[in-house]
Amino acid sequence: MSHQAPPLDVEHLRGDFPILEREFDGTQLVYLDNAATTQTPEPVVEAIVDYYRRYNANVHRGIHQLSQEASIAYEEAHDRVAEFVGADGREEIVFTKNATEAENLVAYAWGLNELGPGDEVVLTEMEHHASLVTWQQIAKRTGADCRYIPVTDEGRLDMTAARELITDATRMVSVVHVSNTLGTINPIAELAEIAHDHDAYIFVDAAQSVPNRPVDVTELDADFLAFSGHKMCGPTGIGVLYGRRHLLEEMEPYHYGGEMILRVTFEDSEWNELPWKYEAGTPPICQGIALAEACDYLDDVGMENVERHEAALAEYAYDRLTERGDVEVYGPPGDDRGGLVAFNLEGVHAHDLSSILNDSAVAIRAGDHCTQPLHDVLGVSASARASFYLYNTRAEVDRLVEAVDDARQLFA
Ligand code: 7TS
Repeated sequence: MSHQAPPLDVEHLRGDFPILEREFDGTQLVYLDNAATTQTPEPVVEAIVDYYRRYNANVHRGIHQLSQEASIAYEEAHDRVAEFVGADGREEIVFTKNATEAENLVAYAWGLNELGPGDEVVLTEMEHHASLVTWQQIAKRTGADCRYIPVTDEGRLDMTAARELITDATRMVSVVHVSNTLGTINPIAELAEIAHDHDAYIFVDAAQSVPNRPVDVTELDADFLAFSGHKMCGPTGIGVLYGRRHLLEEMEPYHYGGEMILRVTFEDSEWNELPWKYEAGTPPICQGIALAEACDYLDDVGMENVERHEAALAEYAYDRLTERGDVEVYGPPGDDRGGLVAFNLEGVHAHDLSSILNDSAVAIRAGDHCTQPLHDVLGVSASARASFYLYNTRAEVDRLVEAVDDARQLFA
């Protein structure tokens, strides 16, 4: 008997996303820019509206009823997100503005205080600018060095090089879980083991994995992990930093101000308990509550189902695009990647391609996808990228391929 769950009922799910019904000049939208931002299902929209209609108030500041309701919902949202990624309670979950801010939080709060000359931060050639630029600049300010694990021709991490690069000088290994350009799924638990063998910490950029597959911080053995709400059916304006409790307890705050203190005198201040110590000022209240609703939505669909659905679409897209002969798809083979394909059509700039696809109501992203150094390694300045989510269909991949064929005709 097979334990394989039935395929997603995509047609049913699409009903939760009215935006997908939009038409441009009579042609229905095909939204394939999900690695940038996913669409928002009705239950999440309703959670937002419900918050503003019924209990909008600042948190932790008033003993009036609305403030209490908002505070409880906001705090419980941390519990819900902790559960979603297997963290050990709300103390390990800090709400930030986005994944980028979560990266900066650790780089400033930990890196700026801990790094110095002789220390090394090991990254990969496929890092998003969110981690690459952040660690690069903190390294400059502290006198530490950044080293980069190379990417093989097949678009995977060179693990032999990784073992050589991660040494006792390494203090932090910062790795993207799933590459937003190559689709590569990196061996995080293996890298965590190497890092920990050298008493280094591992920071996992999970912006392209938490939304798309089951992620458990304990299984990965991550010390820190970051992701964004707007890539997982949630709103913009909220990201998450997971950190091991003892590390978050030991670290200095990132931002100072209200909310993050227990007691203040003219001379000194005492920090609030976790996670509020890292949430200075009025936090993203509505966004946090809506993100918890997005976790509910995704768990109802089932993260294993999301993962399998996306993988099937990515493989189909990979096969259909590569069979063209003049389309180069970057990254590992079609049956071993996250739900996205970045590619170039010979002789057509990615921006032109994207613009022609837009004429067919097919929304993709073109550019460097915030991975300029990786594009240098690939030897191209830009690529086109189609990225899938739980509501996309094979028919939409067909629309993508047809639009690419149209572009070829136009430029022939
Ligand atoms: N890390 C990865 C791997 C990402 O793909 C992104 C966003 C980020 C970090 C930053 O997330 P943010 O929410 O803080 O902006 N990536 C993309 C993308 O591929 N296209 O648009 C945004």
